[in-house]
Amino acid sequence: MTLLTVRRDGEIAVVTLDNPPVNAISEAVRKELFEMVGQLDADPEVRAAVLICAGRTFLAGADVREFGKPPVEPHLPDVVDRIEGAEKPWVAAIHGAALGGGFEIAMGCRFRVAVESARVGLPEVTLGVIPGASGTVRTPRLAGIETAVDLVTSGRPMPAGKALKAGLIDAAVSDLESDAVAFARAALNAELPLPVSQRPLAPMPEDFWQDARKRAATAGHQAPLRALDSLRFATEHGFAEAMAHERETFLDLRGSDEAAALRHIFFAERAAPKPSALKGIEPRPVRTVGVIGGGTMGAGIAGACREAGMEIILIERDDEAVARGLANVGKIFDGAVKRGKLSEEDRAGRMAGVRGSTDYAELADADLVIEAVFEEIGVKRAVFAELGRVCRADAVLATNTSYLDPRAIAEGLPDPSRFIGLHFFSPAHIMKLLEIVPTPDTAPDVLATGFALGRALNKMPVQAGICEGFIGNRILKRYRAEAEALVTQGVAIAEIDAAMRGYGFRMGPFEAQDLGGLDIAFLQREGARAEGQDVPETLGDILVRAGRKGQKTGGGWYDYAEGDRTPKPSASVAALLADRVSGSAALSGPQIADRLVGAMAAEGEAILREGIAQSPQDIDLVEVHGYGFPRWKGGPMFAAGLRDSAR
Ligand code: T1G
Repeated sequence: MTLLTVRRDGEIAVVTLDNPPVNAISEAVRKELFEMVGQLDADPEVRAAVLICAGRTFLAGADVREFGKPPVEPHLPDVVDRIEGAEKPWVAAIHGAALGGGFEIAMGCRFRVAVESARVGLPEVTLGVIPGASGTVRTPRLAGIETAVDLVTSGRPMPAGKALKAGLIDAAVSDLESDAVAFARAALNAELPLPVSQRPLAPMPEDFWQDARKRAATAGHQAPLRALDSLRFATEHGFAEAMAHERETFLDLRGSDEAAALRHIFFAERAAPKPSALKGIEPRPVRTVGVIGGGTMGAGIAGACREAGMEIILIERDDEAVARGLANVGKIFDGAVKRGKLSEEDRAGRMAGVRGSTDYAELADADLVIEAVFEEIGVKRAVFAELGRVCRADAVLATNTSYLDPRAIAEGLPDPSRFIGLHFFSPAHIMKLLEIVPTPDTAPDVLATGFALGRALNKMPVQAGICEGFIGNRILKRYRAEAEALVTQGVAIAEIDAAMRGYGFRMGPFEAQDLGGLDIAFLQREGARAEGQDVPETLGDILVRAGRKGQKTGGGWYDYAEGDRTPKPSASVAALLADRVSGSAALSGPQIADRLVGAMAAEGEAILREGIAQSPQDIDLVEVHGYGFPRWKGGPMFAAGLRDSAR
């Protein structure tokens, strides 16, 4: 099958690549492109070429699926050099996204034109590698070292308008193919610019690299720092030497655990929103969403749905609470205005689509209603009794419970097949994770509606079965229990937190609890004990009973000085827990991390055995998108798999 087709427009050859879904640069694409250069160079009637792609995007980079295999010729750097060295100039015509190897190929072309909506970028570091086909060598020659450092070490794509100003593209066009052909034709009548590889590049002062290193280090994993080294090398060595250095670094990282972990997450993130089990099941349309409860969670859910273009009806118990709820939603959009993400006008438009009321009858025509009220079964049941009375028979009814059994909440609801759990994470307009919790009665198209909502809100939807804490909070409970077990074996609280920060978490388990409050989990345990469940006393319980609920009480696992959030090891905590601590286990940071990640994976195994999660990938996505697990470790299941295979 030929992936490249050529159409002649006078002396211009229009080369179209069609390799769905995203024109990834596979071995076949490299081969055909390499040969095409020779073919067009040999054609006396052709004076220039335009490279354009069919489908929704320009070349989206090297085919990541080939990363696990040995590289095959022609290698991508050779294809880029081949295009750059062609006798006839090539113009890259960009739409969608020119990413990674796709942008490197574009830099091999003499010119780059793009439609306004296009983006260009070098996201390789997000896959744990660095550009491997001149991204760290040609980009600084094309647009300067500052732009190159930003593009390569952040991995963030740049919109066409900004790329034009930065010199990454030569023109923004409207009618891509015909404008690109016109651009190529015009270029033939002018002096051609130097090929990018021959453009000058000067060394930079030490402090430039120091600053850049500080910024790149915040990513927490090695690829951005290795990319920076390669960029610096390119400013201090010739082109060929720099290309060899870049390639060596790329191949080294390609085989790394971090790259394997980031690929694992890359493909898991693409599979999760469209579960194969729901293939062909049409979700119900959702245009109007009712949200019950205008507190932090309710307002966040309303904000997220409104941001996705849905009309919102926010229900609260009285007018004062309605006003507070609307104000909470308003604050979300105020934040976006402050961050320059939204204009005042857009903000007004957002709020125009959010209506507040105390009257459930307003929900008579809602497509979906999400309940986000106090976590108490009686309160929730009363809400659904009302919803069962006022909502359309085909409306989807959802609970945002994080700990109660959705089956118990749905009890007595007429037609429970339209009921589902949609567990958002706080703040709901920011956190990506969405646990979708069907009951045995939930209809397949209602489940499909949950996933469709997840995609519409740009969330990471993951299906979870019913158990205490579903997937995420269940593993969190195990993680904390294991951390407490280490404390009882004499490992210092601060050492455990330092170990998990060293592993890649932004916070360790104890400092995170102090921030969120120890009393949340304490009240849950007390609730279970009140129901007669045998819930052992935890170290956290001892602290809460002593009035230590975390930062909000000036002390939890750590002490905090007035107005200062810096955790300080606490003698009071040591005294309170003294009789629960025996021994003085001496564990290194990596050993502590291994122990805690191992416990998370063990709980994950149990979750899989019980069918609470559909796959280990789903568990890893829950941890990465909901609990701060470092992406470049791949999640507890991936990390444990790696560990076991290394043993
Ligand atoms: N390789 C292989 N498959 C890819 C792919 C890639 N680069 N990009 C996407 N896919 C698949 C994806 O798995 C999914 O498959 C389908 O395409 C649609 O993707 C030498 C080394 C381009 C912005 O990092 O950011 O070049 O699930 O759902 O939302 O220097 O895909 O349907 O079976 O994401 O429209 C650098 C990665 C590679 C870009 C489109 N490139 N891709 O987003 O679709 S490294 C990237 C994306 C490199 C060189 C180096 C996005 C997109 P399936 P999708 P989308």
